[in-house]
Amino acid sequence: MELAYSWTMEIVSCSKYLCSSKSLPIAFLILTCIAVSIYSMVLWRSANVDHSVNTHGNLSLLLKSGEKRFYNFSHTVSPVNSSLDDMADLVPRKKINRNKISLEPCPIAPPGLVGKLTINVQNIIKSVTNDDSLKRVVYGGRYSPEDCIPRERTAVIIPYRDREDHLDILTRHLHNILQRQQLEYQIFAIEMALPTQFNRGILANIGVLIAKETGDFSCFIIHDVDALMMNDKNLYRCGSQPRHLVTGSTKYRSGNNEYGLPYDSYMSGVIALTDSQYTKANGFSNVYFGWGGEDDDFNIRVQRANMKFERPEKDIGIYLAIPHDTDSTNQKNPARFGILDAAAGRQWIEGVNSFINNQLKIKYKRYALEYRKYYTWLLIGINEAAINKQYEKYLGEPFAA
Ligand code: BGN
Repeated sequence: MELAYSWTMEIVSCSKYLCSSKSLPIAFLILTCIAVSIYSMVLWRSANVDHSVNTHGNLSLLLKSGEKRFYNFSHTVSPVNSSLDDMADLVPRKKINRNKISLEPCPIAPPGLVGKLTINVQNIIKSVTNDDSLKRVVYGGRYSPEDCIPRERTAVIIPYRDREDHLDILTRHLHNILQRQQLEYQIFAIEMALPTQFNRGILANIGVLIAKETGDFSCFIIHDVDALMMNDKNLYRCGSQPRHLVTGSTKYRSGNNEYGLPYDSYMSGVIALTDSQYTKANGFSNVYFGWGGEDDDFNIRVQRANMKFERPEKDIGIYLAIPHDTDSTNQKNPARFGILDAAAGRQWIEGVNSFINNQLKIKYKRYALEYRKYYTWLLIGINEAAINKQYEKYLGEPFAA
């Protein structure tokens, strides 16, 4: 008690001294020093934290110590408009165990599927204004489900040229369906620059490699630009074997069968392979310029790598083929029969490995990469003469069918 009394007296006499006119400048100096110290402490603290709000509305704090803290705002509309209630989430009033807020894997059978689809191409074109699925697409044609962990991260690779109208229809159609299939996905449209003849195989290989650079995909779908899925139960997922997702197309109507295939070993249109399956087959051959043969060659590669294409059930893998005229820069390749005849001897010489560590490495030009609204677009330049020269020993003897 006595001690407290003497301290109080000390403080009072000290204050009296500081307030006397003689020592006023000293008091002012001391107060300034205190204010400056408090201000620099605040600055130091904020310099040790780097904060940012990303497009998903997640606030992350990167402490200078290297520690990173995330605050999930995913339930708010936008961090800019967030209300005080949203901000309250940052204040640890109640202790929240964030690890418990985890998502479940998406169901094996997605619940929103409808089965057989009636496709009206005109409706797909008009859908731009009223289709919610398109609003959910992120630039570059990407999407990931918000309410469950997707079972597949699918890269859809569409080799094409001069078919913007078909690409537009196909990509809108796919966004609608692939979201119902609860996939995480990205669509890549790989266009071949003129004047080279179209080469579907080389574009597929480059597309797979670029997709692998872009994201962590578990499944690669090589997709014709004119093939519209007609049953949304045809899941764009991979399997333990490479998958041919087409059981019938309106392109190959036969008799009273509305959906047909041109021949039994036809494995084209839409195929799904994992990275390891694609690599095991060494991807597509790069030497088919113009129309025909690269798909039959790929089927040979798959078989020679001890794999076998599987198809979905007959009424599931049905496609509507958008009709079109023959492309002037994709004429039937007259050399394809000889090249196909030499397929086996070429399998390990050239393929997807031609872009990695190969003595006969293929060079290509990436003229453009654009994150368009519904797909990632790449324009690729290929030197046909150089490739034919590189592989001339492996192109087989020219002969007609
Ligand atoms: C085949 C083509 C395929 C094409 C289908 C369907 C060849 C190789 C020489 C036998 N194969 O004849 O590439 O997808 O027709 O149209 O031309």
